[in-house]
Amino acid sequence: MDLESFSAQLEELRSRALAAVSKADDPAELDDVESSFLGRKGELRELLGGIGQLPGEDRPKVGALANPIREQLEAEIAARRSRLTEIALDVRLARERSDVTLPGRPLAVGSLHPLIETQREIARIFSQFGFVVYGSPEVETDELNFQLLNIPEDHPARDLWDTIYVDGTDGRYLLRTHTSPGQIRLMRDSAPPIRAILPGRCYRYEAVDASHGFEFFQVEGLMIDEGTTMATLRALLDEFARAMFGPTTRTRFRPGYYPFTEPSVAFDISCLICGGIGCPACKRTGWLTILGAGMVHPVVLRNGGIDPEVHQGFAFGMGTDRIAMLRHGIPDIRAFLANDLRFLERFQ
Ligand code: 2NL
Repeated sequence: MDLESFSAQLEELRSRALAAVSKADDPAELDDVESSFLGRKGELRELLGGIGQLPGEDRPKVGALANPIREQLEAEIAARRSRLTEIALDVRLARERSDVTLPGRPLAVGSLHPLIETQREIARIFSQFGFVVYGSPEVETDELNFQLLNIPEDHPARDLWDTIYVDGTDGRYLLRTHTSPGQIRLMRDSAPPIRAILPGRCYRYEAVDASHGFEFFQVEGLMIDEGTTMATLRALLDEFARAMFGPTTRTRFRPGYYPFTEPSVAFDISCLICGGIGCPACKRTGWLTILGAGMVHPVVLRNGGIDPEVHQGFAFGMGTDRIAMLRHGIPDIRAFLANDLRFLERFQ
């Protein structure tokens, strides 16, 4: 072995290494190339290990031959490594390119359910007259739902409400048939003057049809003070009707019956469809009944802890479903809870 052939072998190694470096097209492959040529067990080390076979005076010259090759390879590897990083970034940028000038994707925005929207509108109107909103349970006792409202057990008045009872409670617990038990709770929890409305879900054992659900919504109202009369009630309901159905709405009281009010009335508005002339919507009467009301029965006041000799007041109750049907011209109460998006999206 002489210096010339040693040099030739170094040159051969250089050209193979350079070819391998430029062929490497991912960082792991480049690492392999680096360690196979320049590593501790790499080809360059191995070649230099044969230095002993050279004549003594040639040995110092080996470094001058090998070092520039090592330096060149190290530089080429570093350059290739940064190029590979650049390429990887370019690929990623191309793949993840987004066109910021594209129009945005529309967000699916929900809206209030028509029953809740109606409930809120009723609450908004009554809040203008100082009424607060009071909430109470949907599962009630027979006592609060009936007995304390002047509807004794086994009394024929019970027939007005077909009731859903809670299994295994021996008739003690039921699903409230109206929000009225909340009014007893409110009277017992507070003291006159009282002005509150009670919105919420109620349940009855109904034969379901276009105007009856077994599950429906009600808003009841209660006002108790000194000297609160039917005139106060009439004025309040007139204002409510005009705010809810328009300023030209006419109203009337008709005699009615509820066990918890005395006297009791039905409250009608002039027909929204025909304006009072008479049409199929109002059964040719010109009037639509929108709620029932009356002066709270003295027995019910006493059950609520209120002395009827000092305080009097009225209560009223309306079917939220019916009000919403009138406002929006919805012909079938079953539409509200059918969860049909084609129906619900009309109220966006
Ligand atoms: C209707 C009629 C009404 C009441 C509800 C009531 C509650 C208490 C005392 C007195 Cl605690 N009255 N509520 C009074 C009259 C009528 O509802 O047809 N609602 C859909």
